[in-house]
Amino acid sequence: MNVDLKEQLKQHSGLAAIYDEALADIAAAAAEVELGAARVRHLGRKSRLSRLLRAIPEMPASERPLAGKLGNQVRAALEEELVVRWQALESAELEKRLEQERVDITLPGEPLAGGRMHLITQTLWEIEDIFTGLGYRIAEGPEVETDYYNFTALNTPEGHPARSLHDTFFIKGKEGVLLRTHTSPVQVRVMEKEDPPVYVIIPGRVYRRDSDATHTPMFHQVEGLAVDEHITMADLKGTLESFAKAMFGAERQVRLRPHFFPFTEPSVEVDVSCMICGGKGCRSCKHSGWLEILGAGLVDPNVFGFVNYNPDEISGFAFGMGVERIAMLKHGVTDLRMFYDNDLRFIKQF
Ligand code: 2U9
Repeated sequence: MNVDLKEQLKQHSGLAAIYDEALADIAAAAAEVELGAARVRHLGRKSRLSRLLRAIPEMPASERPLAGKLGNQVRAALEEELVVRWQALESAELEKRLEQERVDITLPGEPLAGGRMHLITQTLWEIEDIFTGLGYRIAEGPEVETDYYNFTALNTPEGHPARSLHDTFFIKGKEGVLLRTHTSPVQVRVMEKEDPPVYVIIPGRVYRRDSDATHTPMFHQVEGLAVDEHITMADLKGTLESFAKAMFGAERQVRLRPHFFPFTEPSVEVDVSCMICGGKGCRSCKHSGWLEILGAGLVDPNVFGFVNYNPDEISGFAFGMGVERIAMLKHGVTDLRMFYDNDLRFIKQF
């Protein structure tokens, strides 16, 4: 409140009343909206003060100077009072909010549910780590393939019995287009583009028309290919032994059994000594002490013919494994379908 003005207003009772009433209203405003209303009431166009100031020209000349001077001083003083009150209300409101919205930073945080990679992804990464550690590069290629890359270039011509071994998903209306049944077409594509030496592994999804306890229509493979001068079965066995030990434990041994694949000659199936009984024989290894983990062989010279590699100058080995099978053996998973049921009780265990 302006004490000087108060003193002067003793000369004008009308303005003194206006000033006192307005001051009381401003002081009583408990929130910014109420203060806004007080402003309209006491300083707005229809307020007593505004009407008084507008009426000055009609006053007797002797009253005009005092009414004009004091009226304007009252207006200025009230404007100032409004600002002061508005600032006080604003800081009070802020104080209140700070008090109400106080955060106790010493409370423990909300725990985040820990996510993880699917066991198949983890296994894929583990296999990739082992082979990149041995100097292999990772290559990838299309899942929708042509007949040529999936079969023909892999020494499996039309009418070859091996074609019926793979129950293939063909793309409707697209002659010779299919979902790849193995990742081998990628090796062919790599060899078409690059000269030896080649050391690659190819991880990826493959598709076969199979569905039961031990087959899903989509599964994952990692295949490998090494082409260089003087590659032999000994290199293949050493490489797979390193892999088996890194994956299943340093005590593991591998053995090769003769087999047939159209794209390798000779071909082998590869067993690892049973990690459950240590090779003594148990239910898991059907009392043989061995578990089959992959297929492999030396690349058939005919396959090199398709990519213009000279089999008199170079040789190579290739192998292929099912990632689901590797994960099942390593983690004791008994039903392949569990990988794709998406039951969190299963998925969360790994
Ligand atoms: C080229 C030449 C040779 C890839 C090979 C296997 C043996 C094999 C199976 C294991 C389980 C498929 O996932 S599975 O069902 N694979 O036994 N794969 S040799 O041989 C190749 C590949 C590419 C150019």
